[in-house]
Amino acid sequence: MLFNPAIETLPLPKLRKLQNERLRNLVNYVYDRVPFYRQQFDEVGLQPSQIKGIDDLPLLPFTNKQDLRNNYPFGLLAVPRAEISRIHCSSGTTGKPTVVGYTAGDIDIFSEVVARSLAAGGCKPGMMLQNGYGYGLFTGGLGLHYGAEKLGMTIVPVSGGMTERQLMLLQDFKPDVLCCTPSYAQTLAEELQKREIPLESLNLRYALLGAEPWTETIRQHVQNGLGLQATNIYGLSEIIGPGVSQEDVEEPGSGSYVWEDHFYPEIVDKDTGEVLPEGELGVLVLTTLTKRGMPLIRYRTNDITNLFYDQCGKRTHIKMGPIKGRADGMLIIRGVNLFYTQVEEVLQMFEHLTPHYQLIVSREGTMDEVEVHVEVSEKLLRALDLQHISIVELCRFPVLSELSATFGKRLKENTGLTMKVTLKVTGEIPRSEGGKLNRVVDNRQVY
Ligand code: ADP
Ligand code: K
Repeated sequence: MLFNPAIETLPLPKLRKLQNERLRNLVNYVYDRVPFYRQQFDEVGLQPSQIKGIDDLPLLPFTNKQDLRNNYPFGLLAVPRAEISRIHCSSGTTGKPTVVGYTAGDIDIFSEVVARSLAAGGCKPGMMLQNGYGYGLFTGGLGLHYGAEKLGMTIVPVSGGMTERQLMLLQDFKPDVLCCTPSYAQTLAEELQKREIPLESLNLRYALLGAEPWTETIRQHVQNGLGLQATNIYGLSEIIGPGVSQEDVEEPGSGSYVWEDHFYPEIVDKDTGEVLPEGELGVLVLTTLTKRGMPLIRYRTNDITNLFYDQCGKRTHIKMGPIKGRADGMLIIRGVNLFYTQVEEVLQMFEHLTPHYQLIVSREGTMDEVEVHVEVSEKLLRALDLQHISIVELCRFPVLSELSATFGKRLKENTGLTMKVTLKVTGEIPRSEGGKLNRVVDNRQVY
């Protein structure tokens, strides 16, 4: 089903015309209202009038996550704070989150693109949606919620986690649709099997899964385990939240439609920033053509993918492939964004831990696990007269088990994630031998 057929099938020349108009408005709008953009344009000697349409996009400088951080919390707003009707943050970071502000009009756009996404994923008005995305600062919960309302669905706003309750509601309320992260959908599938709950006691037909990368193997697992058809929903808070692109349930595995009347996509070379031709893999860059609260121009998502037109598709909008990886070392753990530098920041607070560390990421069943390997300083080992001890014995010393527990607690406070801490003796963690050192060992093989 198409939620907005007029726009979703708008002939390409008309779509371009609309995008050109919107981009021209946008550059004037931000130049007048956001000092950051005025300065950025002035620095490269760019007049808003030079931008006639999307063909001129390469003239515009990129923006990135650091620009949001530098302008924390409200420096990039293009309207007075009082005109912002909602604030969200990017998941994970509790240190300095990435803040985004929406006007009432932006919330309408958000609902519109999520409604389109839900419809593309198989949803129809009147169907019941169990929303297992987290409610709160994270865009997932409320984003899906408002979109489902716009489409005319019945929403069960259960939020993330609480597996026992999710399973109960799936059986008692019999929702048609499930939204959550793909790894959580796997958990639900496994728990059903463990409890020998027959699929017939459920009524699930569709799932829209996103917020983290996933594969065809996971799709098969979820589809078989929950008895439904699963599609991919992609998005990021900076641009709007989930609903930047969405797979059509009748065109599985052939990419996701980007709602490009609102979010104009480009693929650029990770190093040179040069725009790459259709089909080639590179960094996805997005421009919000219509948002008014905090518009972003040529935002580097750091997600690696490609763009292509699907001739047999039922929409005219361009498609993007699945996310192949990240250009910036960001990890996504159970849907939560984690930069390994956050671990580094915590490490700096501990006198008796060396700056050497390693993150080992694995997937136990359906749950992502992070193990942090850190070294105890030689000074502390000497003070405790433990220089010659083996690692297995380290944790038997109260001072050390306390150190590891406190470190774990700080990590949790700073990243929102529970990680397993393993103490090592000085010198045990691999050092760079000239080349790039892999601080992160990701054994999940998701990308
Ligand atoms: P979200 O609310 O979607 O988690 P965040 O801003 O916290 O938004 O995280 C956005 C990032 O999550 C994206 O840049 C991308 O790396 C990842 N992501 C979101 N959806 C998907 C998806 N369907 N497939 C792969 N990665 C995704
Ligand atoms: K995410």
